[in-house]
Amino acid sequence: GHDHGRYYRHQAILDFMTLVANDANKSPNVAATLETIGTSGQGRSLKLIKIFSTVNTGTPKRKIFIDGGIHAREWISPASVKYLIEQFAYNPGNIADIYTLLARYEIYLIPVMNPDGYEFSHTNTRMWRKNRRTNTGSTCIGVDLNRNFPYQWNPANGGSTNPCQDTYSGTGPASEVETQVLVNYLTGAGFDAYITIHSYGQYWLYPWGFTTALPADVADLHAAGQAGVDAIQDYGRLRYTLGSSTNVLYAAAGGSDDFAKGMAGVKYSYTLELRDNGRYGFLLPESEIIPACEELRAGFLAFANAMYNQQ
Ligand code: 0X9
Ligand code: ZN
Repeated sequence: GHDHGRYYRHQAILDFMTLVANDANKSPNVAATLETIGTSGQGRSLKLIKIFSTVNTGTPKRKIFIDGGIHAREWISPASVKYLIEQFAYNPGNIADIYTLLARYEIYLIPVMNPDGYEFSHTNTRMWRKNRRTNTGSTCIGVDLNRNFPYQWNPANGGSTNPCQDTYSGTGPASEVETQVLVNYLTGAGFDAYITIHSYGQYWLYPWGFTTALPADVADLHAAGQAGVDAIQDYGRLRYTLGSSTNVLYAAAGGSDDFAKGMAGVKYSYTLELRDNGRYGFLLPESEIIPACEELRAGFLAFANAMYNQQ
């Protein structure tokens, strides 16, 4: 079987998604569909799974989008999105909140948004962050996808115009194919929530990342996020810091969270920075994968419940 306590290569993650979709469609109450929403610069599939209940509740389902692996070296991110896929599709622990979640929401998950960088971090440079595009006029490789989104794109604001930097923003807004794929998928799709999983630092962040100013509906985002961080603390005593990206972390324009809220019209947009607090940083040991995933599950389910009750 599949061991969630290990880190997997990209192809193995895609294979797991296929397996889950087949299993879900044999089970009575849940279904899943697979979709390749695009292709990375080096030709890898950007594969999405939609998990939804087949029980007719009489009301149209709302929609939540979750992605991982925008940054190559943050291996806990694809691992945790993969874990959520398993939990939602099989609900192995018979968790009541998962049935409730699926009665209300269709969940769209893509574990690896930057597969070229992810693979490179396995095969060559463990601390790789960006994608693997070649930059014209430079020998340095890659663009930071989380500086490349087209809402308030600005390399001078927490990014870089230098292709040799880890936070290189690219030649222009959405210059990267992986960015374009996400932009096209989210635009006009009517998602209620967008959650992008990163590491590390244990933060639950909401927009904006380009300014210290706050969105007009910040009280709603903060309250729903508070339910998430409280549930994480209740689950395993870990503390997450909740706040706007610029105010509790740093300013960085061109993030996917700001795009989701500012341009794609997604009200509840968050970046989650998972474990740890810096002891291992990006090199989170495999022994911490399942604890990190379980507390994410607890936090996410509490958040989704709080968000639903606000609407
Ligand atoms: O800097 C980032 O892209 C994120 N932190 S990470 O260590 N995973 O690289 C934080 C992004 C927060 N959101 C925005 N600045 N929009
Ligand atoms: Zn990141």
